[in-house]
Amino acid sequence: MRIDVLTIFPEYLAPLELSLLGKARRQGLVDLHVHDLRDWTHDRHRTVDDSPLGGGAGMVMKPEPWAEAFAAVRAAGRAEMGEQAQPLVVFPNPAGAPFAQATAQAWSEREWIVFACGRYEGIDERVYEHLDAEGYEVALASLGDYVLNGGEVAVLAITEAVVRLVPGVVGNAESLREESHAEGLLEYPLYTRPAAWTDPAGTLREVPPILLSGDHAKIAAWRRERSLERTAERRPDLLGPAPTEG
Ligand code: J9T
Repeated sequence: MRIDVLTIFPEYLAPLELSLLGKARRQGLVDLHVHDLRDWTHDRHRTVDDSPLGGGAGMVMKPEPWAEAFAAVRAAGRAEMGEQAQPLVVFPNPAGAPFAQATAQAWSEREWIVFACGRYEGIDERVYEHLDAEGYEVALASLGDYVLNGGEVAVLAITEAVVRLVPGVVGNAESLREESHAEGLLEYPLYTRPAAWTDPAGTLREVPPILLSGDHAKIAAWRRERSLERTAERRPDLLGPAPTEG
């Protein structure tokens, strides 16, 4: 998988070099390219923003650097991957579709993702129109109902969620299938040794005895019940719409 990131704060993406993604890169499974949007400006101050037409607070990102950046990144990617290659362009945005585990799963099967990090109040609307007209596949993705100062932190989160699902990246495929959200349920409670533990307040805390029984079918059934119970308690929305009366 190739990942390009367009940002005015390339150093903000440094954590992508670490741990999981670092391993995926060393294994040749992920090819990451972080770009400074200002490389596609032509004035002395490398200007990427201007005041909103029609008035209002804050600044809006100018269209020209974005259009040049997308053209250059698409050409560079196609030069490596072939002229048929089509990136998915992702704009992290609180007005986007909620990013969820199913999104991460679908995107982990993509050949190429280009993340575009907006800053300031937003990006000139004509950038989206232009990308549409040029045949780019574009997605807006939201991490939740809150606002960030820019898309960079969202790209860190989305990239980690996606890359760990790329086949071969996490050694243990079983742990991916069993984990929270894999089946649309929250994870069951986990325990390790000691099976009987006296906490610092002097209370004896024992693990549920069934986990020591060696009966794998019973353990699986118990875990499923706990997952359902937890999901109903903490995230009832994941179980579907509440039943209505009558
Ligand atoms: C600038 O981007 C955001 O504020 C953002 C991006 C993705 N999800 C959010 N909830 C906010």
